Amino acid sequence: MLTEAQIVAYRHDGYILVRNVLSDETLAALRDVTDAIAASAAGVTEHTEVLDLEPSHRPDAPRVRRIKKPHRAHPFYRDLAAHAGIMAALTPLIGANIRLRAGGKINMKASGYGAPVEWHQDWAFYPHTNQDVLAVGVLLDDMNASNGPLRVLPGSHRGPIHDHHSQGAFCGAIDVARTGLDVSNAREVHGRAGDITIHHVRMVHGSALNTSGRQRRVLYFEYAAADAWPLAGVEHLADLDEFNGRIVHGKPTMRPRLEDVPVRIPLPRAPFQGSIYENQRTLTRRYFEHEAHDVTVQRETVAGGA
Ligand SMILES: O=C(O)CCC(=O)C(=O)O
Repeated sequence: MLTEAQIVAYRHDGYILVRNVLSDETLAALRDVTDAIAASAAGVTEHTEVLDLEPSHRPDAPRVRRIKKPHRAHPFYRDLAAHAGIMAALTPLIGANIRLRAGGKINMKASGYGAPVEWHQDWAFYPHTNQDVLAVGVLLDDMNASNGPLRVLPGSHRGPIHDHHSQGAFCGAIDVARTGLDVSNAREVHGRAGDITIHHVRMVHGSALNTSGRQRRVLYFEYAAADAWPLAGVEHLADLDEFNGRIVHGKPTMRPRLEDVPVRIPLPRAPFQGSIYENQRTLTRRYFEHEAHDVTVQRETVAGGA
């Protein structure tokens, strides 16, 4: 359960860290499943439905940047998405009826080259009818100043939705220099393996290249209140059973709740699809240092992830 102080901090700052949510056994199982999926990148030549690869990946020297949509990659993650400790933390924040979003990911942030994520707001990728939407980061490793921790701009979830476009299309990143966004007050979120972070869907956040000798894997589950329905086709709703099948707590509803919230539509679609890393390739001025690389091009048809 969250303390009153944590609930107040989430509302005010837009993020919190919750300690020791996973047991040692669950954390060990999470690492085992994740290691096995990452190992499947050996011999792979390009991004797949599950694996997003670092630009420097080679089939004989595999480098996984992200495991995409973990809840579809292995039943362990689908079960973990409904973990009682996570549900207990989310209920005071977005209510008791909770849907897992179709996206989600494990950002692998490998030691030495794990990719940065440019500043962005998840809401720019997936606006909903109301903003009871958030992301939970399950820490597979200790996360501190050295290994590319999540960085957040406290209070930015109460501010504007920033421009995430570049060169006439969505790019899933904020050009800090052009927009004048002040990131000097950004905070690093530090925690231990088994802790979770929770950040509001409008929170500005990002993270740097991991140049340390320690990996920093974070599993992000994205959740919405059941009455927050996705806008602008950011999720395909043709299959209502699948949509409602992602209710992880409480009940679904056919009555979306509409809130007066600022929205920018993530269209035209980013020229590079498949992951936020690909989307952000068309950001003109990058904020974070990136690994030097030859890039590979991937185009996909499914939108709506962050
Ligand atoms: O892993 C991180 O540090 C940031 C992740 C993130 O914001 C994203 O992948 O959308």
